[in-house]
Parts: sequence; structure tokens; C-alpha cells
Amino acid sequence: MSLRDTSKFLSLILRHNSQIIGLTLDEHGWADVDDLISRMKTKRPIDRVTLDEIVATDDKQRYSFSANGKLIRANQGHSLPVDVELSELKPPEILYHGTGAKFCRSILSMGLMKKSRLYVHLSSDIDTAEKVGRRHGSPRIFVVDSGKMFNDGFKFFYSVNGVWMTEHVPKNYLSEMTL
Ligand code: HQG
Repeated sequence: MSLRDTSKFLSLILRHNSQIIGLTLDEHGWADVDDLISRMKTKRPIDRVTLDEIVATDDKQRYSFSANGKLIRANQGHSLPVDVELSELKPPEILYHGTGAKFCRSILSMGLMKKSRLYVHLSSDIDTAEKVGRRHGSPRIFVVDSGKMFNDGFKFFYSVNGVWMTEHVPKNYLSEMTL
């Protein structure tokens, strides 16, 4: 089992389905590290040293330990209804959203929807948006007029690993970039 596979499994548990290993997250998305390790034994065995390595080297810094190291949570990306204490902030004037070409027509008619996650995910740079878009096939990038949205009263959140989020982007704040 590669570290990457284990990390993907960790992401599934900590963001979407902790119950597949019978793990309970608290209201802020934290799991007890010892409990997690012991429950992962039958599915994807992991020890504390490997878990520390995954958290430290993760390319998107997806996970955090609590200050005392006894708890772990995903920093963002959840579909499980937990409050990971995101910072509510004024966003940059422009943010980007990467998606697949197959979704463009629907996005242009309904705006950006959060679908299964708690928020629509946005990035402050085009490269990241393009990578996110590639996960869904031929990539497309939307420019989000986040400055105007903020002035119009929409809330924006920022995670400790640098992802911007909002609940919905109506279509009038979107324009498609030519790649
Ligand atoms: C699309 C990954 C049709 C949306 C990434 C996206 C990110 C619509 C897909 C993070 C739509 C949902 C989140 C509409 C939105 N009609 N399609 N009206 N509105 N969509 O995976 O943003 O590696 O839930 O464009 O890097 O792709 O997991 O969201 O294509 O940061 O850490 O519906 O997940 O990070 O897909 O990705 P997702 P996402 P991790």
C-alpha cells in the first residue's frame, strides 16, 4: 500500500465517511489519532510515524494535528457536516474555479454549486484551478468576481491550507477563461 493510497483513504475517512471504519468525528471534524490508527488496522494498517509523514508531506497540506498531537482532521473538502473553524475573510478581487468541460453548460446556467461538499472550492491562482479541473476531464477555468460578490454580501472562507470557499457562485459573477 503506497503512502498516496493510504492518504486517499485517510481523506475519505476524515472528509466523507468516517463510519466505514466506525470512527466518530467531533463537531469540529477531529478524530482521535489512537482510535483512528487502531480502526484502520483491518483496512489500511498505518502506524503513527507513517501518519506523521503523510500529514507533513501532503502536497496540499490536507490534514492537521491538534496542538497536543492527539487529534487529527482534514483542513477542508468535507462532505460530512462538521465545522472546521474556517476563517471568514475578505477574498481577493478575483478567484478561480477549475472544472471539466462537461460541466460548463450547467455551470453557466445554474452558477457554481457545492454538490456533495459543504462549499464551492476556489483558488487564488490559475495553475491550481487547472489541476483541479483536470480531475474532471478536459479542464476549463471560470473567473469568479469575488470582490463584487463580497461587496454584495456573500461570505468567503479560507482554510489553513490556502483554499477559498463559498456556498454558491451565481452565474452573473462568473466568466469562462479561454485556455
Ligand atoms: C462541478 C480537490 C454542474 C464543479 C480539489 C466540480 C479541490 C457543477 C464538480 C477540491 C456545477 C464537483 C474540490 C453545476 C459545480 N453544474 N457541475 N452547476 N457547479 N459543478 O470534487 O471543486 O485533492 O466536489 O465544477 O483539488 O472539483 O480532494 O469539487 O467540477 O480543492 O484535496 O461539480 O477537491 O482537492 O467536484 O474539488 P468536487 P472540486 P483534494
